[in-house]
Amino acid sequence: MNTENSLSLFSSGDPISVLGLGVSGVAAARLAYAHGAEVYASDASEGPTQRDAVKRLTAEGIDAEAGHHDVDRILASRLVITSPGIAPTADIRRAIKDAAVPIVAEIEIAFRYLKSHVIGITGTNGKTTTTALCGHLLQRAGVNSITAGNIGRPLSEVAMFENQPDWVVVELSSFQLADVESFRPTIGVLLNLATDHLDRYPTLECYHADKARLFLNADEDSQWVLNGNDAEVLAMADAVPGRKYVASIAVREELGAFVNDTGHLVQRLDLDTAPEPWINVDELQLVGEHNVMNGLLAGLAAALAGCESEAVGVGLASFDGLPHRLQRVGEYDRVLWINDSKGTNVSAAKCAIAAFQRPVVSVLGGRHKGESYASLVPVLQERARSVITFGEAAPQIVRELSGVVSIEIAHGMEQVVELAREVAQAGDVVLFSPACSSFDMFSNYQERGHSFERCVKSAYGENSEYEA
Ligand code: UMA
Repeated sequence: MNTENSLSLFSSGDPISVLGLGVSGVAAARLAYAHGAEVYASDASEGPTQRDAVKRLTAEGIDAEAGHHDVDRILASRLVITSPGIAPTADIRRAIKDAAVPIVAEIEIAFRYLKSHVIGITGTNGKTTTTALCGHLLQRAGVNSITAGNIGRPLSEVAMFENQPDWVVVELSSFQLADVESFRPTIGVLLNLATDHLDRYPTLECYHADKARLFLNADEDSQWVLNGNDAEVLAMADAVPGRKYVASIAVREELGAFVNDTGHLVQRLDLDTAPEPWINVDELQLVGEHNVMNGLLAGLAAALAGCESEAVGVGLASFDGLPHRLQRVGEYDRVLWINDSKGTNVSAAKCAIAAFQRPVVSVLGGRHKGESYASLVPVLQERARSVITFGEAAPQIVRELSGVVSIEIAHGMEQVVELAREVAQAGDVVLFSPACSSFDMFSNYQERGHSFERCVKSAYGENSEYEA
């Protein structure tokens, strides 16, 4: 159990404000209240989610309001806890900064009250899959553990448990890391560094600087699991104290996990002993080289948390992935349809296209996030039969990719499927990995993925689990 985090952020009776009434705001408000703070929680919006949150918090004795931030009250607080979705440029954040009121992330307050050890996982792509996989490995090995953070369950909720697990595997977004102070994972995992979220950050460097906060409180006892095939990851961790383990698709004479000459995933936690095998790459149910890397990284973290190598192998072979991440919708007329709606940036779409050995009909579009699509050109030239584009980003995608690959614009999801069906040939994959966010047409990537699945199934006369 972790006993190092107990430095208190506030005293009993202190006024504390919580910004945002999504799941993290609600959990943080409850945690602060449970530890004696006088809590005021507010949300600038007043939709059903926020109204429901106000009702629930008020019933518990917590002062909450939706549709308005009481700025004077917030600025009179001893501390402000912020939700990850509130951008640094939001008016309320600027006012708090100008008034020099301390502001921390929901993850920070959770960490102060957490007794569990933390495996903290960040990176641009593959965070949720790697977090879920690592959680699965621990569970299969019988380790008392849970997953939390960006994957869905706020860490503050875990910090409220009467019986906290021995380990929490926490998915950390850059938004969550931005306002941490004392957060220090027992084991930290950095998956990769690519471009994303340029709609929130002024530059790529600013985005990566928030990722680097994973290492903020590193010391000699820290353990780091790093993608050894990503030069930016290694450069970021270079001067960081602690013991480093690298994951690599080829064997290295270092501590870490590798794919050996016979295609086996192996771990080496001690340079004086022979590498210990997990499983063969062929036994992984996840598709694509990037998922082999995710498997190496998750396996390493689990092994460092105490899982035996045999248990890691069994867990890796039995993990069949998450919804909306290279998820099979079905195979019709020998065309495979894949839902990768979580592919919300260009590098994720690039990995997804590269994951298939067969010709790809690539579906791209949604809300543009500030990133050029030009880096898709080589993989599209190599793998794509055609691109179908849709949503707000369609005109820009056409501008950047026409001449590279045949490209058509679809209006709405039904037409996406109709056009893809027309161009796909037997043996192809239709890959819905849009490289954009979903917010132009949907509330989230899950809703977008369900819509894709529904339209595919309906085009082939099948019922979908997600009927409109
Ligand atoms: N708001 C204000 N004032 C403002 C601006 C916004 O009150 O000036 C309000 C909004 O109306 C909203 C709230 O603040 O109600 C912000 O909530 P939130 O977006 O932080 O949502 P939560 O429900 O707390 O969910 C968050 C994460 N959301 C984001 O980072 C955007 C969830 O990640 C995470 O699962 C959850 O905490 C639990 O830790 C989602 C996500 O999209 C899946 N993450 C991004 C990604 O994966 O790319 C980073």
